Amino acid sequence: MSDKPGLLLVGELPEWDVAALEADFHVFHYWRAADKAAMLAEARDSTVAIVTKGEIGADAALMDSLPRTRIIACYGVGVDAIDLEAARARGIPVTNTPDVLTEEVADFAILLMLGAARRVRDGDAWVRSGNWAKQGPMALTTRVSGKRFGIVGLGRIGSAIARRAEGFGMPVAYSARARKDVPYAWYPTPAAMAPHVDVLCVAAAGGAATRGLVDRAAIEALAPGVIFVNVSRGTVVDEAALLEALRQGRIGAAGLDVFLNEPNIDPEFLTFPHVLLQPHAASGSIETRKDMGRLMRENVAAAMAGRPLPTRIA
Ligand code: 8YV
Repeated sequence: MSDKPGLLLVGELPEWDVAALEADFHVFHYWRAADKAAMLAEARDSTVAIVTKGEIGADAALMDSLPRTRIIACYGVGVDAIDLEAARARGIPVTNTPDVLTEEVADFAILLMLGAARRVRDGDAWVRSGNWAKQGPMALTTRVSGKRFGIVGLGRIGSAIARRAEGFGMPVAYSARARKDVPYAWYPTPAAMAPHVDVLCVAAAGGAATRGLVDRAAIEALAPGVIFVNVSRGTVVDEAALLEALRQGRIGAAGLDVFLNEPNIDPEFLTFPHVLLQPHAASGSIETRKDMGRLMRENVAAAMAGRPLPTRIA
């Protein structure tokens, strides 16, 4: 048995983070353990840190399995999948990786908007299949520049997306509980904003407070032909209503990075040619993931040294 303290790695991380963690910890690779209960039993007495990911989180049972845990460090900004109440009750601080991924996720939201509107998948397939040479130009697509852009959630990521939309000459509206000091049109709910935008982009943080925020009423109120983008969490959208609108052709195109039940998403999404699908990859550039890993590890190191945690969220 290693004399290093134990660290439970809940989800897979890039090898550079694993190598850095292994320098200081005995890392239990929970995500690849065939017998998870056996691993927790083995890790119980030595483990002082849990490292998890935004989309996986950590529940109360996991915390109870590792009673010496001094930090839950999330590799990701969203901590909606972590039971924060349970962590608080057990005195375990929780950290995340804000800011370092903001611009990356905003870039990706724009990519999804443009890729969906301009049918970039179809264009690529048109070239690869030889249809370009055989049949001539592909079908025409939809303009983005200058159209009305609506953002659900004007936090750090939502604001970065809105700034980019401004660069496309798009008048920006946002839905948020409270009006903010910004030169954008405010709506109190996604449903109120929906009829007034040509692109609706979901960027609100996940969690109980935003579950189903983009509800059936919002989806039914969308302008026909709208471009729908989601880079936040599947839980923020009424997915059944979204699927219905896609099925009925009420949505012009969609760019989706997040879903319910990732990675085993509703297979109906795969049937829509006008939906651009991505595997929860918005923050997934090497540069940003390196920054996220570094910040996650700084939090772990601070917890071990008894220093203030750089980005404590709870
Ligand atoms: C990551 C995320 O994909 O930051 C978040 O909340 O969901 C993403 O940036 C994830 O945490 C890394 O797996």
